[in-house]
Amino acid sequence: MKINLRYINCLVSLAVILLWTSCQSDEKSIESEAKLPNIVIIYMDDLGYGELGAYGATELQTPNMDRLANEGMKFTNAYATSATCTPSRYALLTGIYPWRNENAKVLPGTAPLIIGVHQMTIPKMLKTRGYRTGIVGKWHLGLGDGTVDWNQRVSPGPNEVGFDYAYILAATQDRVPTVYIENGHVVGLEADDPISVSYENNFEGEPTGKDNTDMLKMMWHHGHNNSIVNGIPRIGFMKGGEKAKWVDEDMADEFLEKAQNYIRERKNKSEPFFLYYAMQQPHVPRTPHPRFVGSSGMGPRGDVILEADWCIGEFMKTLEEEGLLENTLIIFSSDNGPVLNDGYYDDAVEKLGDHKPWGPLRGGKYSLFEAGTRLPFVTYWKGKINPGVSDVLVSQLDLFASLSKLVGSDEATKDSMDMLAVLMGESNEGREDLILEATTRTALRSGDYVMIPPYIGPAVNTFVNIELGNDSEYQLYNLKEDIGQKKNLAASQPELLEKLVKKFEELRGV
Ligand code: NG6
Ligand code: CA
Repeated sequence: MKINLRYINCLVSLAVILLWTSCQSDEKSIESEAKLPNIVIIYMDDLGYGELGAYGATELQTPNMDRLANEGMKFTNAYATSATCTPSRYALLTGIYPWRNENAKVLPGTAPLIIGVHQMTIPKMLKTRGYRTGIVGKWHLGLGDGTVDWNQRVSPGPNEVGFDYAYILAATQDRVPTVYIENGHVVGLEADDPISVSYENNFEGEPTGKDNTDMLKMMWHHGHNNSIVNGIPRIGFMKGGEKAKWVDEDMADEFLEKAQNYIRERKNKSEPFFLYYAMQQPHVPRTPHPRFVGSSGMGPRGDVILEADWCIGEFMKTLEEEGLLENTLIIFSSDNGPVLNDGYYDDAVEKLGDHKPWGPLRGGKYSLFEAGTRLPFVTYWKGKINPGVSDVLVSQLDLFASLSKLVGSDEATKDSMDMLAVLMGESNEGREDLILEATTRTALRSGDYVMIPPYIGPAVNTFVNIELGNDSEYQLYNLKEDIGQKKNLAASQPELLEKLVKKFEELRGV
């Protein structure tokens, strides 16, 4: 009996000790989870290298973007993977070069999802470490698996590739369907007014921009002459969903509010969050809220940049009010370089004045020259990242591996490189090489040089008035000495050229 009692006593003590240690380790893991920082990616659409005061703009005032750049690390040699949207966004989220996926090109609003539902993504990786994940803004990575019925839940989409919460526009502001989609459901859709969308044929009786210019409040210049929504002619045809259609001028406020709510209304405040705030400015059609009309003196393009800057300021205030600034890493960048006339007459060219959206760089959106892919890129983390400027070569492709490292995940991808120390301003060891892409053509950035292989095609896209980088000869530029790519060194440096061509072919696997 005695022995039994002692034995039971012993067991009880052991259980108490075990319980105590397990509580301790639970507490520890909760504590270390709680220390994981929130992560916000603010991603602009078509914002160029030279648009921010912090990157040399003198004609536009962007105090909130400048604050991020001046109080964080400002990168001067940072790239999107592509000179258009879909491929850059694909690479940003998956850490895979877009030219490995033949579907990663500018998509119509009806295109199927191009990220595999089993593919690893930044939000999926972060979820393995206990993050809540959200996207607010532009998606443009396809929806559904072939045919989409916009009147049912639209899937697969962002929710199926890692986002707990999604409030998106499907493709671009100039493409139908012109509705917001929240977690797969078209917002405000009424059962007796279903939506139909086609990129091939118009719906009977529906006016088009091509034939009804008198109905337009914004005139198309090239393309953009299909269905008319809110007086703006779009790409693609759409019928129905009247109550669900967005008001273009309210879009900035709408996305801002959703982004703010995502942060304010977190149920579990100790859970770290990831927010991909994918803003729509200054992509066409440029539709500033009336508060911003005329604010830049540059017409709608300048006005929407100021509107976006204001949104970022408001968003930062929300982080501050929620006491999150010291525990949130903010990454700011853009998906591709700038364009003035991208298909509408909106005074972007006429009212530009001395502003240089591309800064000192050559080319723009769609271009293999620098302005296509070299973009403003800033990392900001109050109290953790010291203000500074970095000339290190980095790519948005590297966010996957760098964030994986930051949160202690083992996930890695074939193309993404861990640049966490660089992003934190603690290292100058950047990339040696990077493949650049513009509408399926690729080039090699290596060290200070860029090598562009010969491509058949027009030198200039005359619609948008941008030099594309096509030439019948190899091009080789020393970007350190010649940032504007004026002097082709291919003929004078044949050995270097040969070396870079070889490296390019190795990396591209051609
Ligand atoms: C182009 C559109 C352009 C823009 C672009 C996508 C025409 C003539 N031009 O096809 O206006 O929508 O696609 O831009 O239709 S991106 O930033 O999403 O890549
Ligand atoms: Ca874009």
